[in-house]
Amino acid sequence: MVALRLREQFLFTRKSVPFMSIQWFPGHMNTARKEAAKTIEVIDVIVEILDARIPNASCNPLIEELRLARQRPSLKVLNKADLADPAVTQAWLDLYNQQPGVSAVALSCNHAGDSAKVPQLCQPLAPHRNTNAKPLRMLIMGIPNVGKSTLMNRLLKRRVAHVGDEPAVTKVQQRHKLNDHMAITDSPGLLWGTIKDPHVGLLLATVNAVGHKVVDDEAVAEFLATILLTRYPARLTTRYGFAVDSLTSADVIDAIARKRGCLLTRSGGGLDRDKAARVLLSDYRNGTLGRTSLEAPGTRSEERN
Ligand SMILES: Nc1nc2c(ncn2[C@@H]2O[C@H](COP(=O)(O)OP(=O)(O)OP(=O)(O)O)[C@@H](O)[C@H]2O)c(=O)[nH]1
Ligand SMILES: [Mg+2]
Repeated sequence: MVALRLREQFLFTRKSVPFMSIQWFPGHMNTARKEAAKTIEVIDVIVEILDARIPNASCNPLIEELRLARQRPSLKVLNKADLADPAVTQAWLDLYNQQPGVSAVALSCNHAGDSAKVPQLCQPLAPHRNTNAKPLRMLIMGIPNVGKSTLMNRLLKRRVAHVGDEPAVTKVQQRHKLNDHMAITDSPGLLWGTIKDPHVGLLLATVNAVGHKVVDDEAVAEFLATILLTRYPARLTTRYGFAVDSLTSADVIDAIARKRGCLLTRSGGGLDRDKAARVLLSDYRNGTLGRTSLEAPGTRSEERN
Protein backbone atom coordinates (compact mmCIF):
# COMPACT_ATOMS: atom_id res chain seq x y z
CA MET A 1 0.00 0.00 0.00
CA VAL A 2 2.77 2.44 0.99
CA ALA A 3 4.75 1.43 -2.09
CA LEU A 4 1.71 2.07 -4.31
CA ARG A 5 1.13 5.51 -2.83
CA LEU A 6 4.79 6.44 -3.29
CA ARG A 7 4.69 5.20 -6.87
CA GLU A 8 1.70 7.42 -7.68
CA GLN A 9 3.39 10.45 -6.18
CA PHE A 10 6.44 10.04 -8.39
CA LEU A 11 4.87 8.97 -11.68
CA PHE A 12 4.37 12.53 -12.93
CA THR A 13 8.06 12.92 -13.58
CA ARG A 14 8.01 10.44 -16.43
CA LYS A 15 5.43 12.40 -18.40
CA SER A 16 7.10 15.75 -17.92
CA VAL A 17 10.74 14.94 -18.56
CA PRO A 18 12.51 17.02 -21.21
CA PHE A 19 14.39 14.86 -23.69
CA MET A 20 18.08 15.18 -23.01
CA SER A 21 20.37 12.26 -23.55
CA ILE A 22 23.34 12.22 -21.16
CA GLN A 23 26.26 9.89 -21.83
CA TRP A 24 29.56 9.96 -19.96
CA PHE A 25 32.05 7.14 -20.11
CA PRO A 26 35.57 8.66 -20.08
CA GLY A 27 38.60 6.45 -20.83
CA HIS A 28 39.58 5.87 -17.20
CA MET A 29 36.17 4.24 -16.60
CA ASN A 30 36.84 1.65 -19.25
CA THR A 31 40.11 0.79 -17.51
CA ALA A 32 38.32 0.83 -14.15
CA ARG A 33 35.70 -1.59 -15.43
CA LYS A 34 38.38 -4.05 -16.54
CA GLU A 35 40.22 -3.72 -13.21
CA ALA A 36 36.94 -4.26 -11.34
CA ALA A 37 36.26 -7.44 -13.31
CA LYS A 38 39.66 -8.80 -12.18
CA THR A 39 39.28 -7.72 -8.55
CA ILE A 40 35.81 -9.24 -8.27
CA GLU A 41 37.45 -12.64 -8.77
CA VAL A 42 39.44 -12.23 -5.55
CA ILE A 43 36.91 -10.62 -3.21
CA ASP A 44 33.99 -12.03 -1.22
CA VAL A 45 31.39 -9.24 -1.05
CA ILE A 46 30.61 -6.25 -3.23
CA VAL A 47 29.68 -3.15 -1.27
CA GLU A 48 27.62 -1.30 -3.85
CA ILE A 49 27.11 2.32 -2.92
CA LEU A 50 23.86 3.81 -4.22
CA ASP A 51 22.60 7.34 -3.83
CA ALA A 52 19.63 7.11 -1.44
CA ARG A 53 17.82 9.84 -3.41
CA ILE A 54 17.94 7.78 -6.64
CA PRO A 55 18.64 4.14 -5.70
CA ASN A 56 17.43 2.63 -8.97
CA ALA A 57 19.01 5.17 -11.31
CA SER A 58 22.29 4.93 -9.39
CA CYS A 59 22.29 1.12 -9.60
CA ASN A 60 24.84 0.53 -12.35
CA PRO A 61 23.86 -2.39 -14.64
CA LEU A 62 27.57 -3.00 -15.40
CA ILE A 63 28.22 -3.70 -11.73
CA GLU A 64 25.22 -6.00 -11.50
CA GLU A 65 26.45 -7.87 -14.59
CA LEU A 66 29.97 -8.32 -13.15
CA ARG A 67 28.57 -9.36 -9.79
CA LEU A 68 26.22 -11.97 -11.22
CA ALA A 69 28.88 -13.36 -13.56
CA ARG A 70 31.09 -14.10 -10.52
CA GLN A 71 28.16 -14.92 -8.23
CA ARG A 72 29.22 -12.49 -5.53
CA PRO A 73 26.78 -11.34 -2.84
CA SER A 74 26.12 -7.63 -2.52
CA LEU A 75 25.56 -5.20 0.29
CA LYS A 76 23.62 -2.32 -1.22
CA VAL A 77 24.40 0.81 0.76
CA LEU A 78 21.90 3.64 0.25
CA ASN A 79 24.35 6.41 1.12
CA LYS A 80 23.57 10.11 1.62
CA ALA A 81 20.40 8.99 3.43
CA ASP A 82 20.62 12.32 5.29
CA LEU A 83 19.52 13.97 2.00
CA ALA A 84 16.70 11.55 1.10
CA ASP A 85 13.08 11.22 2.24
CA PRO A 86 13.16 8.58 5.03
CA ALA A 87 9.81 6.95 4.08
CA VAL A 88 10.92 6.46 0.47
CA THR A 89 14.30 5.13 1.59
CA GLN A 90 12.55 2.55 3.76
CA ALA A 91 10.48 1.40 0.75
CA TRP A 92 13.71 0.86 -1.23
CA LEU A 93 15.27 -1.11 1.64
CA ASP A 94 12.20 -3.36 1.84
CA LEU A 95 12.50 -4.04 -1.89
CA TYR A 96 16.25 -4.74 -1.96
CA ASN A 97 16.20 -6.88 1.16
CA GLN A 98 13.91 -9.33 -0.64
CA GLN A 99 16.46 -9.91 -3.43
CA PRO A 100 18.54 -13.11 -3.28
CA GLY A 101 22.20 -12.62 -2.33
CA VAL A 102 21.53 -9.00 -1.37
CA SER A 103 21.39 -7.09 1.90
CA ALA A 104 20.58 -3.41 2.00
CA VAL A 105 21.21 -0.64 4.49
CA ALA A 106 20.69 3.12 4.49
CA LEU A 107 23.32 5.31 6.03
CA SER A 108 25.02 8.65 5.99
CA CYS A 109 28.77 8.91 6.04
CA ASN A 110 28.19 12.26 7.76
CA HIS A 111 26.73 10.50 10.81
CA ALA A 112 29.31 9.19 13.23
CA GLY A 113 29.11 5.44 13.62
CA ASP A 114 26.92 4.74 10.56
CA SER A 115 29.78 3.39 8.45
CA ALA A 116 30.70 0.78 11.08
CA LYS A 117 27.54 -1.12 10.07
CA VAL A 118 29.08 -2.02 6.72
CA PRO A 119 31.57 -4.76 7.75
CA GLN A 120 29.04 -6.15 10.23
CA LEU A 121 26.46 -6.53 7.45
CA CYS A 122 28.96 -7.99 4.97
CA GLN A 123 29.97 -10.76 7.34
CA PRO A 124 26.79 -12.89 7.05
CA LEU A 125 26.99 -12.60 3.26
CA ALA A 126 30.30 -14.52 3.32
CA PRO A 127 30.13 -16.59 6.53
CA HIS A 128 33.14 -18.74 5.60
CA ARG A 129 35.46 -15.68 5.66
CA ASN A 130 36.66 -13.64 8.68
CA THR A 131 39.89 -15.20 9.93
CA ASN A 132 43.60 -14.45 9.59
CA ALA A 133 43.95 -17.17 7.00
CA LYS A 134 40.73 -16.29 5.20
CA PRO A 135 40.04 -12.57 5.65
CA LEU A 136 36.73 -11.08 4.57
CA ARG A 137 37.52 -9.12 1.38
CA MET A 138 35.11 -6.31 0.44
CA LEU A 139 35.10 -4.25 -2.76
CA ILE A 140 33.42 -0.83 -2.75
CA MET A 141 31.83 -0.02 -6.11
CA GLY A 142 29.32 2.49 -7.42
CA ILE A 143 28.60 5.45 -9.66
CA PRO A 144 30.81 8.58 -9.38
CA ASN A 145 30.49 11.00 -6.43
CA VAL A 146 28.26 8.72 -4.37
CA GLY A 147 30.58 8.60 -1.33
CA LYS A 148 32.71 5.49 -1.91
CA SER A 149 36.01 7.03 -0.80
CA THR A 150 34.33 8.83 2.10
CA LEU A 151 33.09 5.46 3.36
CA MET A 152 36.57 3.96 2.98
CA ASN A 153 38.10 6.83 5.00
CA ARG A 154 35.42 6.51 7.70
CA LEU A 155 36.02 2.76 8.03
CA LEU A 156 39.78 3.22 8.32
CA LYS A 157 39.35 6.27 10.59
CA ARG A 158 41.96 8.16 8.54
CA ARG A 159 42.14 9.95 5.23
CA VAL A 160 43.61 7.41 2.83
CA ALA A 161 41.59 8.46 -0.24
CA HIS A 162 40.89 11.86 -1.79
CA VAL A 163 37.25 12.91 -1.66
CA GLY A 164 35.53 15.84 -3.32
CA ASP A 165 32.08 16.93 -4.40
CA GLU A 166 32.64 16.23 -8.07
CA PRO A 167 32.53 13.06 -10.17
CA ALA A 168 35.64 11.01 -10.99
CA VAL A 169 37.91 12.06 -8.10
CA THR A 170 39.20 8.48 -7.65
CA LYS A 171 41.02 7.10 -10.68
CA VAL A 172 42.57 3.86 -9.36
CA GLN A 173 41.69 1.11 -6.89
CA GLN A 174 43.10 1.25 -3.36
CA ARG A 175 43.17 -1.72 -0.97
CA HIS A 176 43.60 -1.51 2.83
CA LYS A 177 43.42 -3.88 5.78
CA LEU A 178 40.66 -2.96 8.21
CA ASN A 179 42.03 -5.41 10.77
CA ASP A 180 43.64 -8.88 10.77
CA HIS A 181 40.55 -10.51 9.34
CA MET A 182 39.05 -7.90 7.01
CA ALA A 183 40.26 -5.96 3.96
CA ILE A 184 38.51 -3.34 1.85
CA THR A 185 39.15 -1.91 -1.61
CA ASP A 186 37.92 1.47 -2.89
CA SER A 187 37.41 1.82 -6.65
CA PRO A 188 36.81 4.58 -9.21
CA GLY A 189 33.22 5.62 -9.91
CA LEU A 190 31.68 3.79 -12.85
CA LEU A 191 28.87 4.75 -15.21
CA TRP A 192 27.91 2.66 -18.20
CA GLY A 193 28.38 3.12 -21.93
CA THR A 194 24.84 3.91 -23.01
CA ILE A 195 22.30 5.37 -20.65
CA LYS A 196 19.21 4.50 -22.67
CA ASP A 197 16.61 6.25 -20.56
CA PRO A 198 16.97 10.08 -20.63
CA HIS A 199 15.16 10.20 -17.28
CA VAL A 200 18.00 8.19 -15.70
CA GLY A 201 20.60 10.55 -17.19
CA LEU A 202 18.78 13.53 -15.70
CA LEU A 203 18.52 11.88 -12.28
CA LEU A 204 22.26 11.12 -12.33
CA ALA A 205 23.06 14.68 -13.38
CA THR A 206 20.80 16.11 -10.66
CA VAL A 207 22.85 14.42 -7.94
CA ASN A 208 26.12 15.49 -9.63
CA ALA A 209 27.28 12.05 -10.76
CA VAL A 210 28.01 13.09 -14.35
CA GLY A 211 30.94 15.14 -15.70
CA HIS A 212 30.03 18.82 -16.07
CA LYS A 213 31.11 19.00 -19.70
CA VAL A 214 28.24 16.81 -20.88
CA VAL A 215 25.55 18.42 -18.73
CA ASP A 216 23.25 21.34 -19.49
CA ASP A 217 22.62 22.81 -16.02
CA GLU A 218 19.49 24.66 -17.14
CA ALA A 219 17.82 21.47 -18.41
CA VAL A 220 18.80 19.57 -15.26
CA ALA A 221 17.54 22.38 -12.99
CA GLU A 222 14.22 22.51 -14.88
CA PHE A 223 13.88 18.76 -14.42
CA LEU A 224 14.50 19.17 -10.68
CA ALA A 225 12.08 22.13 -10.53
CA THR A 226 9.35 19.92 -12.06
CA ILE A 227 9.75 17.44 -9.22
CA LEU A 228 9.89 20.13 -6.55
CA LEU A 229 6.82 21.94 -7.94
CA THR A 230 4.82 18.74 -7.79
CA ARG A 231 5.99 17.27 -4.50
CA TYR A 232 7.52 20.06 -2.44
CA PRO A 233 6.27 23.45 -3.74
CA ALA A 234 6.37 25.06 -0.29
CA ARG A 235 10.11 24.48 -0.06
CA LEU A 236 10.70 26.69 -3.11
CA THR A 237 8.62 29.45 -1.53
CA THR A 238 10.40 29.15 1.81
CA ARG A 239 13.86 29.18 0.27
CA TYR A 240 13.47 31.80 -2.46
CA GLY A 241 10.47 33.85 -1.34
CA PHE A 242 8.15 33.62 -4.35
CA ALA A 243 4.71 32.04 -4.77
CA VAL A 244 4.80 29.01 -7.05
CA ASP A 245 1.10 28.84 -8.03
CA SER A 246 0.80 28.33 -11.79
CA LEU A 247 4.58 28.55 -12.37
CA THR A 248 6.21 26.19 -14.86
CA SER A 249 9.63 24.72 -14.19
CA ALA A 250 11.15 27.27 -16.60
CA ASP A 251 9.40 30.06 -14.66
CA VAL A 252 10.99 28.78 -11.44
CA ILE A 253 14.48 29.30 -12.87
CA ASP A 254 13.54 32.81 -14.03
CA ALA A 255 12.06 33.61 -10.61
CA ILE A 256 15.23 32.45 -8.84
CA ALA A 257 17.31 34.57 -11.23
CA ARG A 258 15.22 37.65 -10.38
CA LYS A 259 15.24 37.02 -6.63
CA ARG A 260 18.97 36.35 -6.53
CA GLY A 261 19.97 39.10 -8.96
CA CYS A 262 21.42 36.65 -11.49
CA LEU A 263 21.81 39.04 -14.44
CA LEU A 264 23.90 38.81 -17.57
CA THR A 265 26.53 41.52 -17.81
CA ARG A 266 26.16 41.51 -21.58
CA SER A 267 22.95 41.16 -23.60
CA GLY A 268 21.35 44.19 -21.92
CA GLY A 269 21.31 42.67 -18.43
CA GLY A 270 18.81 39.86 -19.14
CA LEU A 271 18.37 37.01 -16.68
CA ASP A 272 21.36 34.73 -16.19
CA ARG A 273 19.39 31.47 -16.24
CA ASP A 274 22.52 29.34 -16.15
CA LYS A 275 23.62 30.94 -12.87
CA ALA A 276 20.12 30.60 -11.40
CA ALA A 277 20.07 26.94 -12.43
CA ARG A 278 23.33 26.39 -10.56
CA VAL A 279 21.87 28.09 -7.46
CA LEU A 280 18.93 25.64 -7.46
CA LEU A 281 21.13 22.59 -8.10
CA SER A 282 23.61 23.58 -5.42
CA ASP A 283 20.82 24.16 -2.86
CA TYR A 284 19.35 20.76 -3.70
CA ARG A 285 22.65 18.90 -3.61
CA ASN A 286 23.79 20.26 -0.26
CA GLY A 287 20.42 19.61 1.40
CA THR A 288 19.34 23.24 1.82
CA LEU A 289 16.01 22.41 0.14
CA GLY A 290 15.35 19.57 2.57
CA ARG A 291 15.37 15.79 2.35
CA THR A 292 14.10 14.89 -1.11
CA SER A 293 13.98 11.53 -2.89
CA LEU A 294 13.70 11.73 -6.66
CA GLU A 295 12.29 8.25 -7.33
CA ALA A 296 10.37 5.56 -5.45
CA PRO A 297 10.11 1.82 -6.15
CA GLY A 298 8.08 1.15 -9.29
CA THR A 299 8.29 4.66 -10.75
CA ARG A 300 10.39 3.37 -13.60
CA SER A 301 9.59 0.04 -15.11
CA GLU A 302 11.39 -2.65 -17.07
CA GLU A 303 12.93 0.08 -19.24
CA ARG A 304 16.10 -0.37 -17.21
CA ASN A 305 18.76 2.38 -17.41
N1 LIG B 1 25.39 14.68 2.57
C1 LIG B 1 26.25 13.66 2.41
N2 LIG B 1 27.37 13.84 1.69
C2 LIG B 1 28.21 12.79 1.56
C3 LIG B 1 27.96 11.53 2.15
N3 LIG B 1 28.97 10.69 1.82
C4 LIG B 1 29.81 11.39 1.04
N4 LIG B 1 29.37 12.67 0.89
C5 LIG B 1 29.98 13.74 0.08
O1 LIG B 1 29.88 13.33 -1.28
C6 LIG B 1 30.98 13.87 -2.03
C7 LIG B 1 31.64 12.75 -2.82
O2 LIG B 1 32.31 11.88 -1.94
P1 LIG B 1 33.46 10.88 -2.43
O3 LIG B 1 33.74 9.98 -1.28
O4 LIG B 1 34.59 11.60 -3.04
O5 LIG B 1 32.66 10.09 -3.56
P2 LIG B 1 33.22 8.92 -4.49
O6 LIG B 1 32.09 7.97 -4.67
O7 LIG B 1 34.47 8.36 -3.96
O8 LIG B 1 33.46 9.71 -5.84
P3 LIG B 1 34.43 9.32 -7.10
O9 LIG B 1 35.75 8.91 -6.57
O10 LIG B 1 34.48 10.61 -7.86
O11 LIG B 1 33.73 8.25 -7.84
C8 LIG B 1 31.90 14.54 -1.00
O12 LIG B 1 31.64 15.93 -1.02
C9 LIG B 1 31.46 13.91 0.32
O13 LIG B 1 31.69 14.77 1.42
C10 LIG B 1 26.77 11.37 2.93
O14 LIG B 1 26.44 10.32 3.48
N5 LIG B 1 25.95 12.47 3.02
MG1 LIG C 1 36.36 8.22 -4.76
